[in-house]
Amino acid sequence: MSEYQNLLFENDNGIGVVTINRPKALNALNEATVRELDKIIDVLAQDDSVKVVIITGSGEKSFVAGADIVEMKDKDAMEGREWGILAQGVFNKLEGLAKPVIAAVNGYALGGGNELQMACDIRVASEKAKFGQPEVTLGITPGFGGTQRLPRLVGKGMAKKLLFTADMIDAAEAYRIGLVDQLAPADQLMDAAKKLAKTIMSRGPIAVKLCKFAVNKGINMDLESAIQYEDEVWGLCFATADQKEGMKAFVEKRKASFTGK
Ligand code: DAK
Repeated sequence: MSEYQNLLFENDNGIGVVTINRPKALNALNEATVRELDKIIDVLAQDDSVKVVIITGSGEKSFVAGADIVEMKDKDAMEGREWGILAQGVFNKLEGLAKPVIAAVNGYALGGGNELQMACDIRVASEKAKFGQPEVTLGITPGFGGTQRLPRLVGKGMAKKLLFTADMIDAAEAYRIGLVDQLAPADQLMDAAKKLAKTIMSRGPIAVKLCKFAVNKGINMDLESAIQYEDEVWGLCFATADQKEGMKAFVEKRKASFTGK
């Protein structure tokens, strides 16, 4: 029996596919699911056989339809705060995972679902996916990073429009405003996400990891400090066998064979 009640996991030749699996509740995130996510992120961090992670939702209708409203509705202030701290910690951990994480958004990405996909590195969405932050319809603010990651992705004005109105947008609009990075027909979503994963896996793994850190850290720094950080990261590459191999392969007009060392 799987050690996870609400997640499915498959390692497809180095691509770790995590599927949120509560289809009856449109994959809404209850506390148990968030705790399982916490656990699997730790496992993925340690598992060298997983090179790239894909997160998706089970079924055709929904990626994640938000936090579980049924479970959340009777929380008091302290319980709500603890729930927020738990989930924020998990989303931050996912964002900081030292491997690329692709969201394959197969349907509704609402509230905590949109916040989950925003905590991933790259977002590939089904043309049938729908996005929104409906929290203000429930009398709450987003609490899993939505008020912070959304403006960083789509700009302040567009973020406020989505947050204040709670309007749902379709995949084409999400792509237009930069909320997702790639679209695919619904039946080709996983193929598209895996193709992207394979391309990333063919590149220098340390360089990819350092790019992730440089973007994530730099975006929250002033430009001068961020460029300085980029210098440090760039210099570090020259301590790796991958840099030697990448440049040697170029000179020898062959494909590089990276070891991640
Ligand atoms: N939670 C629990 N159950 C949900 C759910 C959710 N978020 N979304 C859907 N379901 C359940 C429905 O209750 C229904 O269950 P049954 O009635 O069959 O038992 C089943 O999934 C199918 O849903 P529908 O019958 O509603 O399906 P429709 O096709 O008619 O509609 C829909 C699909 C996605 C438009 C609709 O289900 C919907 O509007 N869902 C709610 C979307 C939503 O408002 N999501 C945002 C949740 S709020 C914080 C903690 C958390 C948060 C913020 C702060 N802190 C502690 C700081 C985050 C909040 C949110 O994410």
